[in-house]
Amino acid sequence: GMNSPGAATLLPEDEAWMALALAEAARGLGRTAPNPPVGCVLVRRGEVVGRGFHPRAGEPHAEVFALRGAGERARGATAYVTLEPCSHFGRTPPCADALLAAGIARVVVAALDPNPKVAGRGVRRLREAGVEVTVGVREAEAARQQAGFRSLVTRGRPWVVYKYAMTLDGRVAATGEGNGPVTSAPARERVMRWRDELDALAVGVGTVLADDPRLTVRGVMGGRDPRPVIFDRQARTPLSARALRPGTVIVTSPWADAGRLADTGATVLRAASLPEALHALGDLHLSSLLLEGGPTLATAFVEAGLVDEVRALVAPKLLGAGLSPLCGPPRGMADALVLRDLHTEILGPDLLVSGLLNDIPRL
Ligand code: AOF
Ligand code: ZN
Repeated sequence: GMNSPGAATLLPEDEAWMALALAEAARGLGRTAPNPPVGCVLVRRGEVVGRGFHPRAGEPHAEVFALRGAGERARGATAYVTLEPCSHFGRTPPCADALLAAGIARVVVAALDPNPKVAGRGVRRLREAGVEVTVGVREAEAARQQAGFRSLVTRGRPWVVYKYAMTLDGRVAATGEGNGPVTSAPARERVMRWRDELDALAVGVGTVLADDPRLTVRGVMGGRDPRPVIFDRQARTPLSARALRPGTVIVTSPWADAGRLADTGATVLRAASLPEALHALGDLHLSSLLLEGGPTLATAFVEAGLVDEVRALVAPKLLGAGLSPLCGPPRGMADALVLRDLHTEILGPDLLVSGLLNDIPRL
């Protein structure tokens, strides 16, 4: 009940302050791996007295920046944190201790930390010290924002998002003369934001050979390029490929002759299977992977159960013929893969439909 020790007291304003903490956390998206993006807002008597986010691994955690900003005003305040405050000595000392030392009276947490070094101990430490702790405010949003970290820390591999843009009749590319973009500017801007927010951007070598994409971010203020990953079993990537630069990852089979690619500064990963490849990408601290095609590679991922999330952009156009986003083996309607936790949005003339195929790892 509400009066039992550690009961989750929920105040009407909690959701709104947590939304602000999630917005803070978002500023670190794509920059924090292998750490999570985390945001923290300190509120005293209805007023924000401190805010912070985790900018990158090795730097202080969100709570520390928020406490620094608040100074003495942190005493008696409520801390809204998107992830359970840590309890361990890592690259930085425990945030639970920092919150206690600053005299924080109440802590509201969106989601528990699945890192085995924390895993509920941060919350327990705070409660044992007499701080009131509420867990689970905007939990689903937080888990989605932290999906990369959650995947990396529990599965050792990145969270995989298959993104595609198709016409209303399900074509991702024309087979006739001329092949411009499927969607309009607002949808394409959203894709650029995703590229900025995810750690890696993957395509198959077929796409490299056909389109020679740059795999960069354009038009995002303060944007940074994701790590390009080319799935190229037989090491066919041309040395002139625009996506080939120092840092680019090329995933080949263990038997491919990839010596040619080594001089480009690219990282060649040899993997015998897709799961093995994903674990190797996890070892490179890539926590999230935006898979942008083509259909052959995406189908291999889907059939192996390795697509965790789908983001489909649908343009109100008909082509009548062309490539599909997937080219898998035939399936009965009863065996269709059904997206969960659906999110839909209108972007200019286009429609965004996104949802999950796999569960986000929770504690
Ligand atoms: C928090 N607040 O802002 C973050 C947390 O190596 P360290 O010291 O940076 O610790 C990394 C771990 O701390 C990371 O795996 C995750 O469990 C937690 N991240 N915790 O209280 C933060 N970024
Ligand atoms: Zn911490």
